[in-house]
Amino acid sequence: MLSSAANEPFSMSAPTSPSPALAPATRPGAGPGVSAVDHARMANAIRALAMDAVERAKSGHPGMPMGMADVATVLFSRFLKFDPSDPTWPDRDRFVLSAGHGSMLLYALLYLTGYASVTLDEIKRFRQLGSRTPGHPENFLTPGVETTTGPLGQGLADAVGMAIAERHLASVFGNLVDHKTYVIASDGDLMEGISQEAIALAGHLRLNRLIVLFDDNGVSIDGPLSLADSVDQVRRFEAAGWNASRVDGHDPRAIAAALEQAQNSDRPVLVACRTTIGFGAPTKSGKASAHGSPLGADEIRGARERLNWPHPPFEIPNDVLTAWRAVGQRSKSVHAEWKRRVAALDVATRAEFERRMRGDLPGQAVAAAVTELKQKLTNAPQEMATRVASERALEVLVPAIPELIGGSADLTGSNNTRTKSMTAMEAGSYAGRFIHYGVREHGMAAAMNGMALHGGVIPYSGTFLVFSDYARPAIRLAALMGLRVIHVMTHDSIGLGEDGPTHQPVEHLASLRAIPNLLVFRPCDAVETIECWQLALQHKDRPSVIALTRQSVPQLRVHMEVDNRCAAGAYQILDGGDEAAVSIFASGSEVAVAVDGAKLLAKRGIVARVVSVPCLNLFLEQPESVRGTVIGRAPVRIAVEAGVRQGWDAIIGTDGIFIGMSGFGASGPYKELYKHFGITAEAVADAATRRLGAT
Ligand SMILES: Cc1ncc(C[n+]2csc(CCOP(=O)(O)OP(=O)(O)O)c2C)c(N)n1
Ligand SMILES: [Mg+2]
Repeated sequence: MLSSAANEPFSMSAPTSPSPALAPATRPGAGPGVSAVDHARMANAIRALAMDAVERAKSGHPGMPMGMADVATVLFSRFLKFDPSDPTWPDRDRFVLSAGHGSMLLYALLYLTGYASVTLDEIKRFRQLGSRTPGHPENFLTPGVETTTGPLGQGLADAVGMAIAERHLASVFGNLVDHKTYVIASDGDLMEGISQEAIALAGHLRLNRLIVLFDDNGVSIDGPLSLADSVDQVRRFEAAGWNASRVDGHDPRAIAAALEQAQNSDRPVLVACRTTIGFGAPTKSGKASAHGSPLGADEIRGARERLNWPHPPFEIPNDVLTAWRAVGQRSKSVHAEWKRRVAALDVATRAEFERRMRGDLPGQAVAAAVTELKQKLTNAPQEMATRVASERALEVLVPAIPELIGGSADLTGSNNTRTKSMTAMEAGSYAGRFIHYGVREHGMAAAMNGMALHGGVIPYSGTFLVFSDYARPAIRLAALMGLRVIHVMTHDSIGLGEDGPTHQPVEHLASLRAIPNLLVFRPCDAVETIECWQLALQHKDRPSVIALTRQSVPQLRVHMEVDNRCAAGAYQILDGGDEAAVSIFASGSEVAVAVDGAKLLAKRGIVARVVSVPCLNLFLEQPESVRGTVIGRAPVRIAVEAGVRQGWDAIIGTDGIFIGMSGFGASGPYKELYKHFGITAEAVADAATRRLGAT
């Protein structure tokens, strides 16, 4: 296996600071059949590609790849389990470049080890429109890239989720899933707050297959790190339950020894690798000036001399390329062995493993569970909070979908995300399907991204809608990456009452709806809640937020309908016939307000219809004809939502009437708050009546 490859004779060395003799004869120990190319030349191939690609693009970040080239060379040539011919091999080690600005490090590695996605031409097109080598790594563009990074800290937190998914799946499928997750993280990654959430969670869950290589170069954009930071990272990680050590990041033997030791760690591992940013650059190495701009022709010439790399730009000598390509073949036999294990499985286990890894739902089981619950609810309609309805939905979905992994950021009882049968995931015991994420919304959302990226699990979470702000950067990346992560966000309006304006979301629905590709669901009753859950699960390539009430709402859907009426995002829930003078659009708890408003209008002789809008995003994606029919032709249009107006004009027009919030909420019993802020059936009826000039 890999660790035995790492035991092979190994003699490498490299100086710790740039000097004219940076290419001592060393050997990568990359396994049989590899020509004896020294470590320094292999690492210098990465450095050269990075500085040349950045120079050609006239933008980019050469410093980090040049600094971490030695570490990456040791990792890829002796430890990482990967097969460039199959970038989605489920049991590959995951390699996360959290410091996404160092993307050329990753692209160089993908090219050198033989991934089809990154050719030399793609490297020459670094940062160009339509290339597979964008400024920061994008997993959905470039096979071999595990996650999209750039916003510092996210990759590290994603990796925690990958390591969680790995351990959980190992508990289900045994040795089919048995890999490590490696991360390269920079000073910036570790300064970001999300890193604290991530490392605390990883330490707590004792994710011992997670190995972080910290690019400890003491430099960030503004200059020396000492300008802004004086944390002892080793002690910080140790305090969070990690094994942590320091190595010279330009000493391949020391790096290999640390990685060797990490292989059998009982805890997650940090290796702080002391490196020189821009290693090899004559005047810019060690300085912030190497971080994020082309080195310039003179500096590059000097670096070529110092690194003893006389080759023209983008030219990798044959022996070096051959050695790197051999590195790409290292795990072939391990991969073949893994395939044999899969082939030897019984048919049902194999089919289940493959289904999960494809991300296909057990379709019939889900449809049956949804239909059965809808039938129950319509047989005996009842008032309940939609968060309670969501728990009812989960009670049938969790058994039907074994890959669902729930959780909450310390609000389990309020979010109703833990069903009776679920056990908690714990350190050393990863079969549990409920994760106590702690008060770590951001870390939770990013870990969920990592779980979804890993595959084989579908994560859902819980927190209050107002705290989506604390998770937003990770939700945005889920939307960009097209990940199926499902955020249950309860306490979705002033309807939460007494906790007051700090806890009452006002702008959150609008601001979440503004994130492209994210689905924001806000069901109005128990039936819509299960339908929204079904949609969130069916949209394989999109994240969802399901916004739910704390307070009880009446059940408005009382007739059994097998079709998912929420699928188009909006539908007529109260018919007004062709003659309706008023169309009232609402979401969530305000649909009942709208229905009551329509009833009041009826008493006044005014015909109104009501449209429930459980997902404005889906509705606005419908073809014009569908939207036109749902919006209808009533002369007066009103929208009711206990949030800000933004977004609703797409339905009601700028001359439509909006009944909702225009500022922050207040602390008090929720029924009083609705009256206080004028979100009532009377307000709806009065506004419509006034507009019709019929007062
Ligand atoms: C959340 C976030 N904030 C700011 C940035 C902009 N940025 C990119 S790299 C960087 C810091 C660079 O320092 P370090 O992480 O140590 O990387 P190095 O220069 O050592 O490669 C910053 C602030 C970012 N990418 N993400
Ligand atoms: Mg740095």
